[in-house]
Amino acid sequence: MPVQNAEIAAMFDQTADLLEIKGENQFRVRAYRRAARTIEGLPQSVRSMLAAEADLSELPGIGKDLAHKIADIVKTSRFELLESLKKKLPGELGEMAALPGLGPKRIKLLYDKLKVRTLADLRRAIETGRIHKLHGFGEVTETKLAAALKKPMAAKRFKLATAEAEAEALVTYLREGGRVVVAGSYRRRRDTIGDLDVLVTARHGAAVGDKLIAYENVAEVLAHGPTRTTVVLRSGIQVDVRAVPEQSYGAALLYFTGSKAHNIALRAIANKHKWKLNEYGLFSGKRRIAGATEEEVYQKLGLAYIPPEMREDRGEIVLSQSGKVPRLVTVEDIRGDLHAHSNWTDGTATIEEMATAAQAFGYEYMALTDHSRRVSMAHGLDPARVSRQIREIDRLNAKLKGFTILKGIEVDILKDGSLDLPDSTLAQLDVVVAAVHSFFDLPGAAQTERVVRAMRNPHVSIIAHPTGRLIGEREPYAIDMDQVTSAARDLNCCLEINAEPDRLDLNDVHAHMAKSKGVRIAISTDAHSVNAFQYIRFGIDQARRAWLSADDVINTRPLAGLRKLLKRQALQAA
Ligand code: DGT
Ligand code: CA
Ligand code: CA
Repeated sequence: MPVQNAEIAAMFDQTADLLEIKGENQFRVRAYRRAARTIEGLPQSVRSMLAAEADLSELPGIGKDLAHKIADIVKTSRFELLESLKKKLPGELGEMAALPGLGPKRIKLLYDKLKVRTLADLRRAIETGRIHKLHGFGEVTETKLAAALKKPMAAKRFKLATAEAEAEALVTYLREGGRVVVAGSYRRRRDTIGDLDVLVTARHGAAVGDKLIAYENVAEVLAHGPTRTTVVLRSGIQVDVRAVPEQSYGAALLYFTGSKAHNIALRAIANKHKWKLNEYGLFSGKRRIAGATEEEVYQKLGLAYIPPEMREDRGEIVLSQSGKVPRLVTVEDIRGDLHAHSNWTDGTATIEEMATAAQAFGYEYMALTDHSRRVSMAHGLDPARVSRQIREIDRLNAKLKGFTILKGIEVDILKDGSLDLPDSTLAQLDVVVAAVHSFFDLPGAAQTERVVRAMRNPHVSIIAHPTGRLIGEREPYAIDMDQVTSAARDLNCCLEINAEPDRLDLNDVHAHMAKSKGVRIAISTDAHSVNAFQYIRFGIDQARRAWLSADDVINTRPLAGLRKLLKRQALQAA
């Protein structure tokens, strides 16, 4: 069976982990991680690109060597290097990487110092109190590990971007001859997805079920009947396909889109009218009074239409009853990206290539925000290089037509909340994005004060990825987002929704908290390559889940309006 992009990305990620455990060159490790991100984000399958004789080595982060390896993987469904690494590194080192607080570096240490190769070894090492004595481990880590080893493995959830790649391929495959919609948390655009709930219209139901089990990516068929088929795809994602009658389609879509809490709230309204609401329709006695469309059901219940992203029973029903559902922000509202990197630091493209790609994406502006010097792994900029970059941007802006590169920086927030570059440098820039890249383990009060202190510097326009989480990899740091959002309001500083599929940070809840306090939001991709601008849609999804409209988002403004909002110093003086 042909291999999927997500599988290739997973192979590369695992290879990076194992190379790191082995203590291999950091560049090689990072090259595999970067390639994994590139492949994960491709709009089409590598397989079809190869079939069309595309040159994979033109993709960001993929050289000739990796292009060959990918072609090999597509041909053989296996990755030679990964297999040999697995053989050389015995035990369950890969599984250990899934535990909280255990990255490749610590796994290598456990392996080198304590000969820990399996989860059982790890358990024994904890029980005999040997872990916390290792350099780089403490009592806290040991306790966390012990707790994680006791917990049964939580059901795996998938990143929205991963689920999207699977869902789009599947829908394209199933679509011939009928309606096919993915409902559930996927349609609500949650940041992670448990399983895919697919609805098709009944006339095609049995045929679609048959077609599904013949799908090349199916690993296992769990159930196959005339109205419902359940399979597990090779990526591990479970898919439920249900066939529903045409006249119930809207009610079924409403029901299977959820959330469950939203459904329960709707049913309570129906009950007040002595009606019944279920996946077949809205009924008065035996008579179906609505059900063909979602709109019809909402209308009968006295509600304005509620977009799927808002259906979480977080107050949207009351809002809809009073006709106050906001017009949510869309990708089309966005006029530019305010967080992007070039090959001056850890991006893969030149400033000009990034600007050209942003313009081709339909944007009017892009803030170039490379790293500052403290982020040395990324060759962060010192004041002298910032000055050179400013001159380069002036040169490019003189050349570009209908597009502006804003001079920016992603300045590192140091441990005490001071910034990695002097005010005299920051003052020369249009956009200062500030972010934490170190000391993720500070206690909550210190971490919160650190970020608030950064916001007190009036040169800072935006705090980037404010909680630092990496979905499925790193928990948010201990930071009090209620305090951070209040400080952002008081200090008139913006917060970012980072649209990078691994981050989605602010998340929906925090972005809503910010909005409700009147804090303005920037939705940015943190692009490290020309292909990454497209990720903006995932940031928009989370913004919509947070009820944001275009007005709440600064990069929906034309350039002049944006410049005003970025000038905090001027605003505060006024
Ligand atoms: P997930 O898959 O964990 O990311 O989340 P969902 O929301 O997709 O949940 P899932 O797949 O268990 O069910 C899909 C939808 O079906 C859910 O959003 C609402 C509906 N649903 C499932 N179970 C119930 C239930 O017991 N009562 C009601 N009212 N609706 C349910
Ligand atoms: Ca689901
Ligand atoms: Ca489901």
